[in-house]
Amino acid sequence: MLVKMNSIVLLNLKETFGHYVFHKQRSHFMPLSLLAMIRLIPQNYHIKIIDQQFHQHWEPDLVHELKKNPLCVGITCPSQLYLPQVIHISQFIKKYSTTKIVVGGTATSFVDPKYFLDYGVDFVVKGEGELTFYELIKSFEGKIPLSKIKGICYKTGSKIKINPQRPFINLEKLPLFDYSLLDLKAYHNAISFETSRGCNMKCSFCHNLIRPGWRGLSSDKTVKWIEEISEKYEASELKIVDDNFTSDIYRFKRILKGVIQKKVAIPWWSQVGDDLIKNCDKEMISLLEKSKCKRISYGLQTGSPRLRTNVDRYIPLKDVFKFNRKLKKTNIKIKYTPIMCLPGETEQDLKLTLKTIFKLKKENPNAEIWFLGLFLPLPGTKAYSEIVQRGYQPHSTVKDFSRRYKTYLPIFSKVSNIPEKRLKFIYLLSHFFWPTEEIKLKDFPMLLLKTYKPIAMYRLKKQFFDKNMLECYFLEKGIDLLLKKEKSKLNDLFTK
Ligand code: B12
Ligand code: SF4
Repeated sequence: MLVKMNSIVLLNLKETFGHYVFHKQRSHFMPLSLLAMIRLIPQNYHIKIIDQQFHQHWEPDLVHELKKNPLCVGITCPSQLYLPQVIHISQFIKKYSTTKIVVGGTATSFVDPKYFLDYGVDFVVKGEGELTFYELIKSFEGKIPLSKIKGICYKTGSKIKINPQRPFINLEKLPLFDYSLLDLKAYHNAISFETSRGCNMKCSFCHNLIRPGWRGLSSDKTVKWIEEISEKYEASELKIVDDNFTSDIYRFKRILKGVIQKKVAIPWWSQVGDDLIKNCDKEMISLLEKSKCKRISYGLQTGSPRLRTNVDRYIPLKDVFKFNRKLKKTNIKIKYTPIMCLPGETEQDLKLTLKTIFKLKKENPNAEIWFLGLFLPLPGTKAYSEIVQRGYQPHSTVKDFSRRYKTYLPIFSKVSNIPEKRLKFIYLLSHFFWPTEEIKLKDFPMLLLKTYKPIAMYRLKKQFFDKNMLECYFLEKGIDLLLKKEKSKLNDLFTK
């Protein structure tokens, strides 16, 4: 057996939830979380990234890597919806190897570590991973005691040890991501990139509420890195994954001006915030266009003024409409991300959201909606306290956890006054907002789904959700069919 003590295996999981059926038609996101958290690991370590998105048969690849006796396997878990997959894969790894399993990602700040540590994971990393992972590796080599590493949870005997929180890292001091660890062609050379962390807004349900504060790279460094990416990696597109690229609007403008002046603009996409809406004058539109902005994504959240105030979004909808009309005159697509099942949402609120969506689309053909996102209850946020007051009970076993997430139960229960069956139907229908012209009709269920689109749109526009029993059943089955392979493995876990 080949023994290479300094190798590390990293896993990126495939998205297997709801709208994934349409997502898989697009170019996949590269696992930037993994590229980010290994940035401080010295070059002499051999790092292998397995991205499940492209590995239909990831099991043999993983077993092959495990035979090389790596120092550890790192898995990224971006939301709690991935928990069953993390458990499934950890148990798979344990069958073949005694290597340590480390899990990090946004979800670890919200999921009780016992859900990971009781099911095969050895270390849970909370918060930013760069320094923590570096120190963990040193600890696996016997150079640092575990008790000294901030931001980790692990078991000593049957007890779970939670070390103190790690303070925020200085982003400016980190090196650029090493994209050469990935086969860029697999991602169509669409490079994911990060210029900041956090957000200057405070939506009541957001993950940023538990560690508030926005931090960004300086505009000079951002431009320098974009220049490097453009030269080194032949990027076709830059996916800027910041929670809110425009939190500091002056920095944002400096970055756009910088890439234009240096002639290094790459078609880009990012999530933007209210500051862009408030500052979208002629100069800004020109900067967006000249810097090759392709698409921006904006957290609409809800179209109900009452509910917007309730979730702490105070910019008036009329300003959003005005901004939307300004973009009509450009080639920039704007993707709105509405959410359903926010705490206290009534049928009237949801109808207002649908009305807003159709109005935005009517006033600007460049406006896109992909689907209605579902409110995710995140412990520690204001919205979470609100649903607990309404009678929501957190899950207590992994089976309960998986079952609820699989059937959307935590989201549909106790949050709104709309009957669950109707909510589910509206949620399924909303998947048809997805711009289906981009869908390649490779398989039969996809063709059926596309054929159903006009009916879905009619129902959503007219807000006609009655007499839906059969449709709801077939929609769910259609989506399940497309997800069959991924889900069949996970179903074992749900029934255990
Ligand atoms: C790209 C993206 C996606 C992509 C791909 C996910 C992926 N694998 O990256 C897609 C489109 C699939 C996606 C889907 C969803 N997403 Co998303 N997504 C993002 C986004 C925009 C960027 C992720 C990223 O690359 N971040 C940059 C990296 C550097 O940050 P990071 O992931 O936090 O990584 C750091 C640490 O967490 C840690 N770390 C991460 N992984 C690991 C692993 C190890 C081993 C270690 C040691 C450390 C570590 O170290 C890193 C460096 O410090 C984030 C927003 C954001 N800015 O993070 C939302 C975000 C993660 N998504 C979110 C949500 C809600 C979703 C959806 C549920 C949306 C929906 N309603 O359907 C779905 C989930 C579907 C599912 N099956 O679970 C939320 C998560 C909130 C939460 N706690 O649950 C976020 C934070 C957006 C937000 N503001 O609300 N998403
Ligand atoms: S705009 Fe998005 S990232 Fe910012 S606080 Fe709201 S949900 Fe969070």
